[in-house]
Amino acid sequence: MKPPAPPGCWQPAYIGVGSNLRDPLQQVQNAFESLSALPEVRVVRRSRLYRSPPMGPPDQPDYVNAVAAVLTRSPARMLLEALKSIERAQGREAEPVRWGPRIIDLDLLVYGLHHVDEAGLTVPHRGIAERDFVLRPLADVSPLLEVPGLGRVSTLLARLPAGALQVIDGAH
Ligand code: A4P
Ligand code: MG
Repeated sequence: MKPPAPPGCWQPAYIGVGSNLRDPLQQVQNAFESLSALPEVRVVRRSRLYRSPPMGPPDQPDYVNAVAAVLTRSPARMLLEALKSIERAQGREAEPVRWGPRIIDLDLLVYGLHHVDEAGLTVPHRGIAERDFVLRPLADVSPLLEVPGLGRVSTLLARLPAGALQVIDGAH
């Protein structure tokens, strides 16, 4: 594991955004706005927005998924806490079932070159390599990104079978 970045050092990071309740498109856009308002975060790029069939229990609505590329000078743990407070502000409550429907989910996908494996924080986020709803938007913002320990985003994406993702809005 790499030592934590020195305080105040700007790191590139990638944040996965997902929603399938209460106007998911709007929820994702609200989350992007809230990320932009964080003092220790600069949003550099937003992916296109995608509609994706649920991973997990099938009796739930399709998701809207996207990724934000940011620069941040928050340590990873503090960034995670900021993501959770955005989730709470948008009304997210604990889901009764694993991978059940949610108003908003913000995942810290990648934080610089760091590997973190602590209670409550794993970076890179688990499952990146198997999820088209993560890799496709990640490829919009940074196709050449090397996900620590996993490889290049474009290579990981090329390994996945064609899925049912649909683009619903352009990148910014
Ligand atoms: N946690 C650990 N590492 C991280 C990290 N890097 N980023 C901990 C964010 N959280 C991290 O997360 C559960 C715990 O993971 C937290 O306490 C946090 O400290 P959560 O957001 O409360 O719950 P979750 O999202 O349901 O957990 P889980 O199992 O991580 O689910 P995923 O992997 O986020 O998947 N289908 C589609 N199509 N699109 C989706 O976006 N998302 C999920 C949830 C299921 N099906 C989906 C989608
Ligand atoms: Mg999550």
